[in-house]
Amino acid sequence: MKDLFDLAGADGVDRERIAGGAVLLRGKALAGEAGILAALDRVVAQAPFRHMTTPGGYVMSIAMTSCGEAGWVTDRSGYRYDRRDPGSGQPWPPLPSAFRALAADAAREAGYPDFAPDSCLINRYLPGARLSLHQDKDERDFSQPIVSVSLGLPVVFQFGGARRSDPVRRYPLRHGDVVVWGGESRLFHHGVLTVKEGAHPVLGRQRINLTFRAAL
Ligand code: MD3
Ligand code: FE
Repeated sequence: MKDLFDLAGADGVDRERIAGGAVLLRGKALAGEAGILAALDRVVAQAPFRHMTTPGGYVMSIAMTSCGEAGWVTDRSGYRYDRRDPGSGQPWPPLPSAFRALAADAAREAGYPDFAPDSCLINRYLPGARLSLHQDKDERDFSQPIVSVSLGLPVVFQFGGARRSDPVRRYPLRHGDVVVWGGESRLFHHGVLTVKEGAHPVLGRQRINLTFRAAL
């Protein structure tokens, strides 16, 4: 159901409340796309994508890297945020100003004016990659939202509830879409279906997802 909130934000981007505390901003990243992609290239040159291993011993189909004061990592010993890239032993690249500006702008439009991310996890999906239903609960402060930015190939996003067994709804996420997840939906289960074969005009045969977090 549409309500007054669903009209438009300051920049005219459509706002759709998809759950309590969760707001979908279709195409929100398009205006600053060039700056975001240039910054992404610089981060990935310094901290390359890698396939990490889950505590259970599976190699993830998604390749990941991070920027900010901490990055999300997984290995046989567990999931955590680490101030250093385990690949290089060096601190992660800083959060680019274009990343920080987009995350803050989206969070404010969704009703979270004080969002202060210290980490951005960058997921790369090639066709065939997927992310099974999970919760994001390795962050310290669940009162802060997570902001996600979708780039490249489209995917079907699955959004459930507080319990793993809760029914899921499906939303297509396309290049430029931004979603802010806070409030009651902050700990809801979510995942993405297998990315289909294809080629995006700008990013080619991949989907990239940025998630901004207040982790530390
Ligand atoms: C709902 N990433 O990195 S973004 C993740 O498309 C992750 O790469 C997916 O789930 C991706 O953890 C989905 C959408 C998303 C991110 C975090 C959430 C939805 C969320 C946290 C709470 C609720
Ligand atoms: Fe997640």
